[in-house]
Amino acid sequence: MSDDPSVYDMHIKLLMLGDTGVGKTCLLLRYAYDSFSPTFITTIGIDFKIKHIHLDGLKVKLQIWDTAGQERFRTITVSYFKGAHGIILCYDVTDRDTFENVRHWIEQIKKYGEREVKIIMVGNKCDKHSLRMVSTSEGSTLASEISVPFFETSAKGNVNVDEAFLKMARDAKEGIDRRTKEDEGRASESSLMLDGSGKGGKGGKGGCC
Ligand SMILES: Nc1nc2c(ncn2[C@@H]2O[C@H](COP(=O)(O)OP(=O)(O)O)[C@@H](O)[C@H]2O)c(=O)[nH]1
Ligand SMILES: [Mg+2]
Repeated sequence: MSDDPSVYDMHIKLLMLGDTGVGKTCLLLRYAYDSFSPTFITTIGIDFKIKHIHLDGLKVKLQIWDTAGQERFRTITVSYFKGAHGIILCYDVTDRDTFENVRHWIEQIKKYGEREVKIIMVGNKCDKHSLRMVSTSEGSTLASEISVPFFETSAKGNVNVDEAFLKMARDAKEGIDRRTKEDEGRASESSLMLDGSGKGGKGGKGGCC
C-alpha cells in the first residue's frame, strides 16, 4: 500500500459541531497533530485538517472541518453541512448549557445535514473532575434517546480522542459503503430494464422488439 498521501481509496468529510468553547478546535488539533494548546483558540475562518488513516485495508483520507466561531450565534450555514458524511457533536461536561444545546444542534443537522449523515456525541473536558456538571449517565441517556454513539473525551489529557474519531470514521465509511451498494443495485436494475432481457448485461436474449 502506497505511503503517498495523495493516493487514497476513500475520502470522508467530517464536521466538528457544538457550542463555542466546548473544545472542538482542541479535539481536532489533538487528533490531527497530537497537540494541545491551553490558550483559547479563536477560529478565524472556516478551516479543515486532513488525517490519513487505514480502515479495513483501505487508505482513507479524513477531511475534518472546524467551525469559524459562527456557532457562537447558533447559526451554521447550510454550506458547512454540504457533503458531510459525519458530524462530531460536542458539549462540555462542565457546562450544562452546552449539553442542553445538543438538541438544538440535532435540529440543525436534521434541517441542513445530508439525509444519511452519521453523528457521534462527545462530552469533552472529562479531565475537569471537580467542575463536572453533566454526569456520564446523563450523557449516555441522551445519546441512546437520539440513537448516536457516545464518548466522554479530554483533548487536554488525550482521553478517548482517537477512539471517538475512529468510531466516527468507521460509521461514516459504513454509510458510504451502503450508499455505494444501493447505487450499484439501482444501476444494475436500470441496466436490466434497458436491456429488457430480464437477465441483464450483454449477451442476454434480445430486447422486446
Ligand atoms: N481542561 C480542558 N480544557 C479544554 C479541553 N478542551 C478544550 N479546552 C479548553 O477550552 C477552551 C475552548 O477550547 P476550543 O477548542 O477553542 O473550543 P471551541 O470553541 O469549541 O473550538 C480553551 O481554553 C481550551 O484550552 C479539555 O479537554 N480539557
Ligand atoms: Mg474553535
